[in-house]
Amino acid sequence: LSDRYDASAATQALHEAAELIRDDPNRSGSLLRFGSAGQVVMTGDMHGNLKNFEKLQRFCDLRNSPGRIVVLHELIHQEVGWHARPDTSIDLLVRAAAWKCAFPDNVFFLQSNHELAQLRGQEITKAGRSVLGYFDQGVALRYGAEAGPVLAGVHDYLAALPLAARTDNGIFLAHSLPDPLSLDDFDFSVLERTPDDADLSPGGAAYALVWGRFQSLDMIGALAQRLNVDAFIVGHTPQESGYAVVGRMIILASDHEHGVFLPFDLSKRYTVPELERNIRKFVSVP
Ligand SMILES: [Mn+2]
Repeated sequence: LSDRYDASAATQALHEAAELIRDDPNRSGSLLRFGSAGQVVMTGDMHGNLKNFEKLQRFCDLRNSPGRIVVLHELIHQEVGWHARPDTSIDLLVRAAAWKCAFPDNVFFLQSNHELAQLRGQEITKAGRSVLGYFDQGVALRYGAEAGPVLAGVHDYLAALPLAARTDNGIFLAHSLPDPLSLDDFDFSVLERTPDDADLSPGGAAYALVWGRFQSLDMIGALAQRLNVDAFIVGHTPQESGYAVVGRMIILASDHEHGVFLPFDLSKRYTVPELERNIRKFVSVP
């Protein structure tokens, strides 16, 4: 057990991943840019799902696929259910950080509302329970007296996350998109800089991007035009059957047994129906 949950290895992986994320050559401000070669594997929310993560690692086979890029977001805060089993989503975060350290040019992360909430101490309650507290308890369960340095590593990692990614073939990747009411005031320049306190707080652009809900067809169309993209791939809104398509926006969920992911090539342009046909179910991965 002590080998498996080695606090100093976890702490080191989280800080090293944070440094790689901050100094990413693909990054400009809080936006990642991917060129015109290789393949992107976009995921939806993972919320601690190690089984799907391991399938994703097998599918991506990064050791033998140097041209493949995988984009992950919302890794923490797993559903604890009515029986209040511990939230051990720290395990997924540590393993994803280690994956980044092993393949810095292939593994990428985006900011999400749960990760932002954990970073900023903005409470989220589900069924009357504090998800931030449950996460901290899971870290204490795994690392005991050494939970403090691990949580400091988590904080460093969460603070480093970029907000979105854009590919040369016109696809925009983010955890969510602003809701229709906040789009008029949305400060697009947040993508060009490191978000500050105001950006990350309620009312700020980074906050609006990761928390947005109920996007309308009109708003998605207007945003696509504004950003000059053909399609958005996001997570955030739960999808029991794995995914949904709303105009130019595809919503993926990767956190349950009907979860999916979406591989696409960077070298060609896609319509939304073509992207939809590329969606793969985790159950199809051995
Ligand atoms: Mn979310």
